[in-house]
Amino acid sequence: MSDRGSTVFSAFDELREFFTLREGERVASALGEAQPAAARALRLGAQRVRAAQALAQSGHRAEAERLLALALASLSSAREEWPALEPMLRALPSLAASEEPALDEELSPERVAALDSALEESSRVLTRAESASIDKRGRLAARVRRNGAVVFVCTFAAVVGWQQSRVVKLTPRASSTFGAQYIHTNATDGYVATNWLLPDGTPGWLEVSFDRRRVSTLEMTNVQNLSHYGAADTTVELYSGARLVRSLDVSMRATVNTANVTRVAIPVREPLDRIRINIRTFHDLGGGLSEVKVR
Ligand SMILES: [Ca+2]
Repeated sequence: MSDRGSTVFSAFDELREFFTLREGERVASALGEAQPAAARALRLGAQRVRAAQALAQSGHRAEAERLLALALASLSSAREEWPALEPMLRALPSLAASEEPALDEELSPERVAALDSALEESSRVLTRAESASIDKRGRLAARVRRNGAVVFVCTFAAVVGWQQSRVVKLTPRASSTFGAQYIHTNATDGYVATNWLLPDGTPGWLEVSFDRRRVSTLEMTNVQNLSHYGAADTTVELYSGARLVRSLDVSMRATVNTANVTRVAIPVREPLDRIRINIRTFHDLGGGLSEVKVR
């Protein structure tokens, strides 16, 4: 239990350091004039660890082990020379590599597992120590870059979430349908690949009911992937209870097997609870819709 707690804290700690670079700043400050030399030692260690990872991944595990042992030895020397690095490097693993050259096939499974584990841990520690190996200006740039990316992602997610939350839950009805495969509920199922179709050559309507509210937009996606079908001239009727509040004539483009959305701004401020889309004319054989959304 305590191990799990420690791991969670460690992951949180790393995440915090990634964005704030606070520990790196403190270590760099403690290093003082030695910071450039210590930074070089850190970068050199990171370079060797990455090279050792590349060797291991391509099957050259014996050479990877030798290089990782060299990297860890030089980092150990750096810790002794600059004690300020200790907080960042104390989690570096140890690796008991043999002095004698070895063939890849001579490495035991236990030794390979120890190598993989040491590579992973070394990489993790050095990633965290990276913030101490860059100068003040570089840290500021990294902070702006990393936090800016998060702000962008969060803003994007918030906008998408807000858009989704504005979609009103609809209950559909229709004057008629072509058949079970093209039933009216296909127009509100959230998939543009499914269509509601009227019988061939027949005008008709689709109506969506919802909890009484003010709405701003009606989105109608025309029939998809059926080139001989699609709504053309429509009359959109806005209702509050039994009362027709406003009707709007809306023409829809022919479908060409691509998403074909017609957005209608709702020009009334009062709450509505029902919208009926009358399909008066259609493209080629018959009318229909693939999706209706109300926001
Ligand atoms: Ca659909």
